[in-house]
Amino acid sequence: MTSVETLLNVEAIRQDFPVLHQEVKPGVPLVYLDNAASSQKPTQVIEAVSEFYRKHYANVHRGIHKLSEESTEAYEGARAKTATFINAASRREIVFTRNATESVNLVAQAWGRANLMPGDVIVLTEMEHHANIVPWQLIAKERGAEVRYVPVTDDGLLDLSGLDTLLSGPVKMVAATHMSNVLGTVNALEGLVQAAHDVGALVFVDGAQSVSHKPVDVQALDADFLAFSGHKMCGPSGIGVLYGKRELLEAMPPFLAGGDMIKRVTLEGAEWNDVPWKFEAGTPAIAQAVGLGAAVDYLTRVGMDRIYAYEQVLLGYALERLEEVPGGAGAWARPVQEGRGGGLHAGGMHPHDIAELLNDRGVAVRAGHHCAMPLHQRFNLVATTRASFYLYNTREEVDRLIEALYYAKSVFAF
Ligand code: 7TS
Repeated sequence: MTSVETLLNVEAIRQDFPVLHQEVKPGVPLVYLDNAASSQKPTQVIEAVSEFYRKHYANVHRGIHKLSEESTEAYEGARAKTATFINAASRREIVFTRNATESVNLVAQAWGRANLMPGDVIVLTEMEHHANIVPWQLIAKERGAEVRYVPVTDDGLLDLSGLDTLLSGPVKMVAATHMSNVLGTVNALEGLVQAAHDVGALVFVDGAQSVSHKPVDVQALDADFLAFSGHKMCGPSGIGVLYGKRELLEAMPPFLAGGDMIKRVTLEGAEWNDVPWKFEAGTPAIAQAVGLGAAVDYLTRVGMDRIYAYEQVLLGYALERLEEVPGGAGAWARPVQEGRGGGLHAGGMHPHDIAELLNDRGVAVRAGHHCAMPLHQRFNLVATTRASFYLYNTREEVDRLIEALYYAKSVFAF
């Protein structure tokens, strides 16, 4: 195993996360391995939000008083930081939403209503979170469009062998996840993006899992849209991001309507504000955006490349140790590709039972279908138990997970 200490100073990082230092019951320290659902927050983010409320809070884009100016500066500053974080060409390409889910709905509704015609095609993958399936199904139904799916191989990879057929006809949108929240598979989307663009389709990338774990460069990826959530990347909940190429955002009608998204309103109609504000109706999640900006600063200081490399080493160690647990690792607990992200599963007994017994030992994991029912159906599974890592997890915590699995095994004799 590569010396993890050369990649990240994890002990110092752990000191930044107050919530990690607690016992779930006397003598049983918390091991937080539910990071794919939501990450914990460092003091730097908590303090940035607190400081903002204490000293600078007011509504944005409205007043000319001092606090409103400071608040607007902080909110727009967070937008600029977010743009730099994913290498967007301009901060005007960053729309603040509530979460990745809202970002998908925004494009599905606003772009879809204006652009989809009966018979048009939307291509998704079997690997998607429901957030990147259901909004497309809804708009497809409304517009009479067809939804097709890129299949998943037995190894948990996208099966692109039938891509030519999938991309034949009036394909208008290809929406795919960058990193699976169930398998951890990292999809090298470059080929898919190129193929989609070659047939004139746009590409929507679900970056809800990738942006928090690896460096993402929207220009290199040539994504037309990319969605992610603040809460999975050390930021507050209630703030999400939609990246969109500026000309596409400009051509799209608004999603929600009301204050802030207009330039002028008469009794007959309204003139839209410039992007991105055209898509930010009403008072936004101001402090949450400031918190997201602080999270971006934090992750940037640590280094996304280091975080990704560290998690790969940690995952490799976890997969190696899981091999030891007879019947405990299940078919999915093995690396399916080099760039696989930080999630794994334990099969063999009911996932909720495993999660409950792990909780007895302080280990927080998630059990269920993880909002990816079609993917579970693909593998004839109803549910799985998922342990997912982040920058503050350690080898010792992997050991705790393994010990807890042995404990669960002893209880259920699976
Ligand atoms: N896309 C992917 C790939 C996700 O993993 C999630 C959330 C979403 C979209 C939606 O993000 P939200 O912030 O809008 O909710 N995934 C999970 C999960 O795996 N467990 O809880 C939430």
